[in-house]
Amino acid sequence: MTRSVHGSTAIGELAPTSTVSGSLAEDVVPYPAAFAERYRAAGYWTGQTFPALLDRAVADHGDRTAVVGTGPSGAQRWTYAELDARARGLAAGLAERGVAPGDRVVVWLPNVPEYLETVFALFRLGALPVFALPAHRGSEIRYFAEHAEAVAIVTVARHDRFDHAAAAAEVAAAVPSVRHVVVAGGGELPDRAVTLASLRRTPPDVLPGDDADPSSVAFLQLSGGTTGLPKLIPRTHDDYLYSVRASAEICGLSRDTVYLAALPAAHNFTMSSPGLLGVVHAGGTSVLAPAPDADTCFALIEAERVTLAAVVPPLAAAWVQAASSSTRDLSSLAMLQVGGAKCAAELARRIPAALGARLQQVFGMAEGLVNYTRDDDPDDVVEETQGSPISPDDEIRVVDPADPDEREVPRGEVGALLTRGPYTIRGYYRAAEQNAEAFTADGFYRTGDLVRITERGDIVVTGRVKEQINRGGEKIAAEEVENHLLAHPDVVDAAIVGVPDEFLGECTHAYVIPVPDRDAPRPNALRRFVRERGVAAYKVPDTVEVVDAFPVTGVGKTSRRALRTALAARATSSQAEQAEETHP
Ligand code: OOB
Repeated sequence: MTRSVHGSTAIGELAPTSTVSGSLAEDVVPYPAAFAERYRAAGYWTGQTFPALLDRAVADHGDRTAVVGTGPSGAQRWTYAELDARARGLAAGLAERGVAPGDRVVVWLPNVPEYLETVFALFRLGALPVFALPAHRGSEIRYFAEHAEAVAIVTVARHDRFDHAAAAAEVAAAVPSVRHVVVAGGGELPDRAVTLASLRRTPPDVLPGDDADPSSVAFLQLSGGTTGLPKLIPRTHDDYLYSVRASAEICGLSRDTVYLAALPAAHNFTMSSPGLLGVVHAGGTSVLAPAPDADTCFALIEAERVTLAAVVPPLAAAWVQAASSSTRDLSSLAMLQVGGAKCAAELARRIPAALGARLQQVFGMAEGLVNYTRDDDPDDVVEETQGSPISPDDEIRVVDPADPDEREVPRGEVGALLTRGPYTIRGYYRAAEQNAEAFTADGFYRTGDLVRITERGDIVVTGRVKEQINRGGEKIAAEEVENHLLAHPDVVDAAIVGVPDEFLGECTHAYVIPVPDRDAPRPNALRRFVRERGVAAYKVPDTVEVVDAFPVTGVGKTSRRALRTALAARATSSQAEQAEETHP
């Protein structure tokens, strides 16, 4: 792998040949040939590519509305033909700047129509989007750019009171491979940045991505992460588009579907379950919500006659709450998908009456496997389970997490979920060491989730074995946040644990051991310290507690489990005390 040696060079100064090169093949664990053959023979892998997906939508539905949303330049409504023309124009401009097939480009955009334009431009070019979330901040973007050796970052100017363009320019200055910062929208731009509009060129008829190899990697998605830094997930055209088409079918998408993207567009749920790409496959319309709150989304549901929306459980709860006093007409909404974290059965039961929509539970992961409850499932299955896999060839093993040989537990008992199948990766991108832990020798992905399988064959998620906190669908690796706390000069040790939370399901509590004989840092100062290191706000510990020591395990490691148990016991006893106070 050769690295670009050009550091902070101004845009356009570089010859197009200086892009980072290197074969992706050496960074990616391929599907073994026998499996690839099987998935092709079964008709899952059809050889379709992302450019071909859009070609078909343009041919079949060119004049129909593809996307509705509000971007930096105001309200937009593009047909499939218009979306494609924009994507081609941008692809041509990026090519002129030297962005080449195989190059990685960090896409750091909120829910604006330019998101789809950018993603399809990169596909047309054969360049690989690296999907960042709008909530990410400089330290995460820098890591993605470095790890993927990205050549460009595409972002917006200000969003959510944060200057993305300035932060992207800082990353570009620090990461040698990053030669371009492209900003959707205008306003004052940092040095080295150009607007997306200024890049548009008259495209040639054929762009390099148009004959992409369908078995090659199309983009890099982010993992929630369990260790220090999030991992990148390489997904191929073949595997991903299979999951998209099959999801669209399971969810009954058609050209009449109007999908509301309430969660970040770059998240796997919003993108492909069946999400924005499922809508392109079906020729329907995607409505991009600038924010997920009920006011914003209910107004869009009414105005655009939205038929399908996808949310995380805390959002579903907020919508249910808001619906009782809302005057908006939500009658078009036929189905609400809930996923990303466990949906309590209580909430599940309230959704249909409150929103006038059927519920679908979605249990998925960016690494692959996605499960849905089906339209014809009995109510109790939809309310109490997380559904069943997309594919007949999704292999599921539920194993004893304490057994080094990972033997399966009897059907119906709780165990750790392992999976392998036609759209589940065989390894993370450039991560040989982590792959040895996350995958079995025969290629099963260790999801880290604890599940049981019902008699009918549906999956119920009961907990997890991985060191990850699920804060209302947003995933937090304890170790990543601990490392930020450890960077504080007054901190000797830190441990992050998840605490049950009524609204979010779980929130984060940081235990911190201060440097002895110095004034202990104040909890709020530590929270600010983490935020100012440039991490997504959802990773900043919700509460911080300074302690003298941590409980340790038999081998002397910090026992997060003991910390969790202590915290849960305290929460229970304080709830009991509160109950006594209110009902003496
Ligand atoms: C989705 O993807 P990720 O990669 O952000 O997170 C995956 C993890 C799962 O391993 C599981 O721990 C948790 O999120 N999860 C759920 C769940 N859906 C996801 N836990 C309980 N119940 C559910 N319904 O979150 C994702 C990807 C595609 C579609 C939907 C969600």
